[in-house]
Amino acid sequence: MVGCVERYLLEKIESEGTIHITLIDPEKVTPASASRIAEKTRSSGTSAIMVGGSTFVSTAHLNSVVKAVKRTVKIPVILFPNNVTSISRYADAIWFMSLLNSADPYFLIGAQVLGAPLIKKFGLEPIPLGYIIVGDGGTAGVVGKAVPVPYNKPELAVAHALAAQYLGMRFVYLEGGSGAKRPVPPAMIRAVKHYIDIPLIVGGGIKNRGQALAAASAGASIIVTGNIVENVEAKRKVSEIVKSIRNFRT
Ligand code: 1GP
Repeated sequence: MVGCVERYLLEKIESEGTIHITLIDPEKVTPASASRIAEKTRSSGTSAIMVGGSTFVSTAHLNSVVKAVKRTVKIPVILFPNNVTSISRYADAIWFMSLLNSADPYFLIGAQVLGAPLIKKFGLEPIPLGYIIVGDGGTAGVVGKAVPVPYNKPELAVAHALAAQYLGMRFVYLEGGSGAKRPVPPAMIRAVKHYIDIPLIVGGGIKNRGQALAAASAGASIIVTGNIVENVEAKRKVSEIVKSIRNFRT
């Protein structure tokens, strides 16, 4: 069943073209700095706030960060979990994600089984997502025991993305790794987009409007940026990205 956050994202993509989502890593912020990031990026036109990172954070701190963001902005807050400790009752929704190229069943279905009852209990909206780590994989690749898809093997990314769609997942995320030196190549995005019918999310290493524009024109429906929103120039950078990707129909 499609919930209200998912419907909001789909309608935004339909009406505005490619959209931007801000990623806040709870490990790198205080509740106060998370609020500032959320406010700045919201006023620059970001469509939602994702909260999550690849490493260790206490659920208590995560709750404080999510609550602070919720108090500050009205746009949806979507959890981006790396484990069951990343589930906060104060968010609106959660990417219910499976790391499709993990070699460890825990990241394919184990954590999801442990987390599902909590999601139900907290009334969070789960949004099914196939998560694929590409390129050098970064910290997410190490933590998730991924076998990353090399950038020069777009056909393997296509195969993973199609499998996600055929399993009933409603979004696919090509993850280049936070802080990646090179973002996901447009050729890989284009190849995946050509074969799938569900929205494609791209993130990892996108630092400027040129890179965001390249991803949007190759077929990304959602661009996620994390590192640049921690920067003092976040407001300007996100605003430039939002303006440049708007109106790309994917
Ligand atoms: C990481 O794709 C996201 O999960 C965002 O990456 O921090 O490099 O923007 P950056």
